[in-house]
Parts: sequence; C-alpha cells; structure tokens
Amino acid sequence: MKRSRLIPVCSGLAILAGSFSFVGSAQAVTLLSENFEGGVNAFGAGTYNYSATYTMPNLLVPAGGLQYMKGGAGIVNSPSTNFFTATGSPLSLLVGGITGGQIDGGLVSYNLYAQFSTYRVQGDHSTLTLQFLDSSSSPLGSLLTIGGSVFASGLGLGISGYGDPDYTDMRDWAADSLAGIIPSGARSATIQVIAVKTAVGTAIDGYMDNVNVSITGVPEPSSVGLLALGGGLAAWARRRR
Ligand SMILES: [Ca+2]
Ligand SMILES: [Ca+2]
Repeated sequence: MKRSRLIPVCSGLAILAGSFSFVGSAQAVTLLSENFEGGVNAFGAGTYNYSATYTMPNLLVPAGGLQYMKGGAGIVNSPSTNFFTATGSPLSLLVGGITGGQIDGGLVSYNLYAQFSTYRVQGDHSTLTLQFLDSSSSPLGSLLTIGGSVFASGLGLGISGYGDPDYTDMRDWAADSLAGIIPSGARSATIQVIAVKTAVGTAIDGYMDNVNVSITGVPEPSSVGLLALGGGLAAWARRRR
C-alpha cells in the first residue's frame, strides 16, 4: 500500500544539488512516534497486551513489543466511533530548522506510517489521519489517511490454531504508509485516530501500533544558487529555440 510521489522530486533536487549551492542541509524531523509501550501514550488511548491473543503476533519491523492501541468502548450492537487526537495537536511544522519558506517552496515532505490490525472478522478498524493547517489554523488540502476500513478488511486471517483455539479467524498485522509534499502555506498539522466499530459486538477493536509521522526538509537554494539556476535555465531555453 506504499504510495509515494517523492521519487521524481528527490531525483530532481539531487540533480540541482549537484550544480548549485544550498542554504543548510536536509533534515528529517519526527512529529510523532508512539509504540504504546508506556503507561500513557500520545493519543490518551487504552491498550491491549499482545499476550491476550485478541489478534495475531506483530512481527513487523519495528515489532509490536508488549502492547498496542485499542479503539476503546463502543455501544453494544450499534455502530460507534471514537476519536483520539494526538497530544499537542496542532503540532508546529516549523521545527528542527524547517522554515515557512521551505514549505511554501514545496521543499518539505511528510511521511505517515502505522501498523494496523483488528479483532477477528468483526470489521472494526482505525484510521490514522493528518490534516495540515495554515497560519490561521484553517484546514489546508485534503485529509490524509492511512489504515481504515478497506485496509483492515484486507488483512490476513492469521495462523490457524494460534492462541485461543476458538479464534481461528484472528487478523494479521500490516503496515500502511503515505508520503507526499506538504502544501504551500501549511504551518501546523493535527494528527488524529478515528476508531470505528460495526454493529457487531461491544468494543471498538481498531488496533494500531508503531505510529510514526515525520517531515523532511530539503534546503532552500541560496540566492546565488537561484541566480545561477535562473541563468542556467535561460541558457537552456535559448538552446531549445
Ligand atoms: Ca507496541
Ligand atoms: Ca469489536
């Protein structure tokens, strides 16, 4: 499910970096990293122990550890939704030396990553969402999401006979990710989990683990570099004619 638009941008910048000077150096900054191993977590959400065998072992990289996030209590035999907003949201994007100029120049990328599972075949699921906001804290661009209903319904059905012998339809864990360029004008971002239960059962079993949201800035071309770039492009255009 890897969806990335970074490759053409990165290769283009690599070509430029080989020819022109840049201010600063590339930097990757983690906005949020949560493995749900602590007594409290960034979403203020409850956790289950893997040893409870409500789901399959998480052997992904990074591995699941001892605990994962659950979706909380729902309404008995009724569809239910819980929202968990990451502590500190909206989180500033002007961190680790990243500037508004870099963002507005299309030079800062985001990467959204999390691991997902669910309980048996009830259809419960969690979605990790990222919403960029402008300097007035108004939403900018579309809501970015990973996980969710379709992803959860595509999870494998585990190893027959694992854990509780009654649970022959437990779900595997799988990672989903999304990467792209932060929209011009963005200055902060809200990270949220939406946990949804179908009409079946009681608990909202949208399971998540190892959430990681990072942004990576590519240095702005220096003014000298821009002048050289402009001259180079003009010369290139003349040659084309
Ligand atoms: Ca964990
Ligand atoms: Ca459930």
